[in-house]
Amino acid sequence: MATLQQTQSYSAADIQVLEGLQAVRRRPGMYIGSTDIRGLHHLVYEVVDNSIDEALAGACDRIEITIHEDLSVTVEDNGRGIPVDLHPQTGKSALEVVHTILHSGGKFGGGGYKVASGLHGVGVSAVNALSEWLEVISKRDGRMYRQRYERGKPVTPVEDIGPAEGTGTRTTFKPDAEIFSEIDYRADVLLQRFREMAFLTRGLRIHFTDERTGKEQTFYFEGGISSFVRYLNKNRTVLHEPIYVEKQVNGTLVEAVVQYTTGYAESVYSFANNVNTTDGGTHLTGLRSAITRTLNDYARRAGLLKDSDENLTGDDVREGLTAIVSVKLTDPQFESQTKARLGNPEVRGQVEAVVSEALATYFEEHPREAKAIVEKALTAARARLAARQARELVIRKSALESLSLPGKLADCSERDPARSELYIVEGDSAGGTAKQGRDRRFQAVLPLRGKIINVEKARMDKVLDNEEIRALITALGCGVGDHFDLSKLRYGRVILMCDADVDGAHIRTLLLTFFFRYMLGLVEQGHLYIAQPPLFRIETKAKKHIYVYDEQEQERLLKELDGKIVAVQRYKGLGEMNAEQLWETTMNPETRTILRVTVEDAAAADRTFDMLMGSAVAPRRRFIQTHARQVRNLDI
Ligand code: 0RA
Repeated sequence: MATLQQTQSYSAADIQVLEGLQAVRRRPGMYIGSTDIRGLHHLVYEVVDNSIDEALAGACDRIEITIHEDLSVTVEDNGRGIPVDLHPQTGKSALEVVHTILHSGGKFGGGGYKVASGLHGVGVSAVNALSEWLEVISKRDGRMYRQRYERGKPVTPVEDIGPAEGTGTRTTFKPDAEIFSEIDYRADVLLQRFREMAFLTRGLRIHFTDERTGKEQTFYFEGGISSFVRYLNKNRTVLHEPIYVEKQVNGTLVEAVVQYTTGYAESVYSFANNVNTTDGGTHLTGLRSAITRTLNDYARRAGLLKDSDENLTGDDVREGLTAIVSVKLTDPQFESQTKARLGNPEVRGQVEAVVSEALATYFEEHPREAKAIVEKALTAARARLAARQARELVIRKSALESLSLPGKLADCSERDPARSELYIVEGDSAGGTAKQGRDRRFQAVLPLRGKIINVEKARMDKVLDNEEIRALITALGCGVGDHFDLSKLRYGRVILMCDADVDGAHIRTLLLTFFFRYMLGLVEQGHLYIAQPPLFRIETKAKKHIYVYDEQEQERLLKELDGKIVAVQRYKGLGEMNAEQLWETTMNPETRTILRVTVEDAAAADRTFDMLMGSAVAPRRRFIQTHARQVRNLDI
């Protein structure tokens, strides 16, 4: 067999290489974030991103991802194949260099837009370092080349293993069990991202096979992000067909799509080089100003806004808006702590110009649709004014009410906020148990009746009118909105305790949204928490009771204790525990876990809220259940 590697001797460069990959193995978290399931998924994304880059370069239109039964993963594309020619400085093939030298991937690509420069971008060498083994095959120039590595070290030279049809790259890797706490991919999580990638790369076909379950799925969207918007709106009533534009300006490829629905929710997503910029940035700002400006211009010219009327605000034009902006540029600057915000200043004007022109043209050519959109925004403007008045009234009223505490509050004897806690409990029966179970010296309990979830389709400002929420505002003592004063907060820890079911998750989203919009300071200063009641209780033959807090732990224990178990009880609601059990598992500071809510968590709930209120029942249920699982994984 021919080999491309010229020397087997151990050079200084070799040693440096190994040290680089050793560093990845010593501190994997620094490179892939964590060694739990998220880190594991990160490996898959990293390899897939390289193929996506090939697709963005227009050199590949097919990617196949397979999870094998032995938990290795294969990613195969029909791109140009990774070059195998010798790298002048190291005397090694390019293929080996990208797999063994950190951050070397980008240096060979040359030009093109790169996904990898976004959130991931540690390179396939990091994946290699964290894999028990990795095998890559590159098909180029009619030949097939292969190299194998173990824990990052080459164990074969780059070998020519025979003729090839076509070109492409196939990588198979097995994550190292010495590094990852558990090797258990979640197909639904991976699929979500592959779907997004297929939406964002028009014409790309992504095929996923999970050999553990036999499930297969293909994503291919001829309409690109227009298909994305249709997908987001599939359970909503729309006012018109998606308005789509794609245009290249000074090296930036701008793609945007806008579609209004009859609902209230705003679903706007922004991407830069296929990275979901959850903190927005200049491209999102450009999109928003284009929409606001063009709608106002049109409304004035069509006489729908009178000279004496105020302009429509950004909030008005975003009600019922579903939109996506996706830009591709050679040098994206990602800012903010999470690197999820696009910073390039020139992009704002580029997006604004492209989108404004497309919208203006659409409005001219579709006056009926344009009028429907403007009228929707005008209704939002009127509702906004009415809501503001109603809200101010409620806020003033609750300021007065705060003089007397609500009747259903079981207060604690401690008066120092730094040493006291308020448990907000869903339902009267669980509220009763919590009142019995608590330590009344420092723990107060406020039961909220399940009724508050019946605010479906309501807007958040109606929630302020709700009796239960008013009791909550009064109990906390710190006021809301413009009257918020953290120094008046009566409890240092405010703990939400909801059932581990769909309704519980719903209530939690509503409360988090409420805190996010009206008591942000309380969240920012870390006063808000989520209680973690157990999901199961296992009773063993030895008469031991074990409380289990998540599904994975449950599975592990069932295996470990096989044959020693007498009973397994699943707790669906807090009401199924007696006072003593509730104290021991969920309220006793010595034994409980509580999760501190971050501003990001509350903001995510806020985004979820509109979706929950707006969309049809079936997808809503599914969403809440997925979301409920994620809340368990909140970081403290
Ligand atoms: C370097 C240069 C070229 C392609 C690639 C790397 C490449 C990398 C990966 C990773 C996964 N799939 C890939 N496909 C291609 C360009 C080579 C040329 O110009 O022919």
